Parts: sequence; C-alpha cells; structure tokens
Amino acid sequence: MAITGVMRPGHIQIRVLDLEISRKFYRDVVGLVETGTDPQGRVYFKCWDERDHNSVILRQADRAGVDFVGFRVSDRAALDGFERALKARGLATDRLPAGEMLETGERLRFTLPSGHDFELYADKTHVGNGLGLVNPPPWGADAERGIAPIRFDHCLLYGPNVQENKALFTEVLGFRLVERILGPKEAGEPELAIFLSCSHKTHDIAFVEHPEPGKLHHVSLRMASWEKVQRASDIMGMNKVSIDIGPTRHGTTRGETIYAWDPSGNRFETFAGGYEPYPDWEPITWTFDEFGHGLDFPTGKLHESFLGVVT
Ligand code: M3P
Ligand code: FE
Repeated sequence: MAITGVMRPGHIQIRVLDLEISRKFYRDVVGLVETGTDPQGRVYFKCWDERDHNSVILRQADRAGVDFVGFRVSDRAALDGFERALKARGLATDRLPAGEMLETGERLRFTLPSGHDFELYADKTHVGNGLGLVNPPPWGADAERGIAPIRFDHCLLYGPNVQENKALFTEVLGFRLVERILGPKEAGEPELAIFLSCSHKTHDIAFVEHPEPGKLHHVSLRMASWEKVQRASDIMGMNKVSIDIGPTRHGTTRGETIYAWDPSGNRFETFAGGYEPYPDWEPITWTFDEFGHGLDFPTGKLHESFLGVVT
C-alpha cells in the first residue's frame, strides 16, 4: 500500500504537573529517549525505534491533558493541499513557523470539531534510531531501558461532534474507518467510538463521543509483542505505577494492552498485536451490549474508569 498524504502520527504534546518528576518517569520508567529541551522549557522524547527527532513532548502546566496532536504528511505539496481543502470546508487554519518545535518544520494547525488542536507537518529531522542504516543490529541499549516502546502508535481523544470528526478525517484527510462502537439501541445506536487509520494499522487515531471538548483518554505506545507488554507490567509493578486496566486484550482492534497513569494522571497505553487491515476492508462494528468485551475481551467488564476518567 502506498502511503501518501497523511503518513503517520508524529507527535503529541502532553501537559504535566511537575516537569522533573515527569521527565524522570518518561525517561527511566517508560524508557523513552530524551532528545532535547526548548527555550520554552518543553522536554522532547522519542521512542527508541522512531527515526524522527521527537514524538512525545512534555509541557509543565497546572492541569494535565493534551495540548495538540501532530501527524506527518508525505511532503510540502501535500501540506499545501490539505490547507486548501480545510479552508474550502470552512475551517480556520494557522501556520506555526519552522523551529517553533525543536527540529520540526512548519506546522498547519486547526481545531477539530471535538475541540482538539490538531496539526499536520511535512518536515522533522531524521535523527535515526541509533543503529545506523548499514547492516544494523536488531536492537540496542535504548530498547532495553525501562518499558521501551518502539513508537508513538495512536491516541484516543474524547470530545463532542465525533461524526463531524469522522467526516473531516475520512473526506478530507484520507483516513478510513476500521472499527466502531455503537451506543444503545434505545438511543438509535449512534457511533460512540470510532477507530480511524491512515495506514496499515487498525487505528492511527480514535475518538469517543463526550460532552467536554479537547480531552485525552490515552496516548498509546507500541510494544513489539505480548511478551513485551507483560514485561511492561513487571516494570510498572517494580516502579509502583498505577495501572487502570490490564494486562488484557481489547476486543476492539484485538490489541494486547495495559492502561496506566503517568504521575500527572494522564493515561498511557502499552500496546501490541492487532491486525493489519487493507483499505478495501469493511469496518468492524461493536454493539453497545458487547462494549465490555470490546474494551476487555476476556472479562467483558465495562470498566467505569474507561468512560469516566480523562484529562
Ligand atoms: C484501544 C486500542 C474500547 C477499546 C479501546 C481500544 C474502547 O485503546 O488501542 O485498541 O473498547
Ligand atoms: Fe488504544
């Protein structure tokens, strides 16, 4: 499958309550690679097997949550094209200058109908994964330090107007619906949750209908295997990390998962498995009565925190 247009989740800027505690947590426990601090004091990380300079950015603030999510597009012509298409749809867009984020080019910023700041960019410095491009070994020291996810995989965002988000992502940004969860029959089965892909993955971003705009449910970090998810749970235990759900398997997307909280109360997911949908596949639907199995397949438990706790 050729990937043009929107290529991949590129970065997510998260608000944290204490920068030093969070820096230590994301570096030593989560095992991200620290790549810099900018003049605003934001701390930049990447996952070990990512090649771009940064993917997870921490900003100190007095409340937790997400500032913005950015996706990398294939080139500058694609960026210009998306700007025209978004404007034609009546969306206000802004350009943030190159260098506003470390090692990152110009960003096209707009607000989603769900209230999230979302951006597209074409350029970010390739710093590599430290293993080189000629005869590389399969992993190095960064792959063993802490939980050590391989990439920022997706995020799940909560907010209103999920149907408008779906239209924007599928009609303008080139995403497709891979799975969805329906609301109760009595309410006419509206889509409560949508899982959208711009690639071969089950989801590059997901949304849940929620009255408050701009909320973060979780940042998902990809692990190479179920065994690595179990290793992540050992590391969480060793470091007294507060676990929300898991280790278990989602029915939705078949991901093997743990949801846990960072020191500021932001939920993150360590996630493996799933399947690789082709673009011509029909979406999978979860009915409301099976929502519990969608979330936690073995127990079928609709954990209250899933619907109630967001930052
Ligand atoms: C994920 C995922 C639900 C499942 C959520 C799934 C809401 O977070 O990464 O697949 O049932
Ligand atoms: Fe997830």
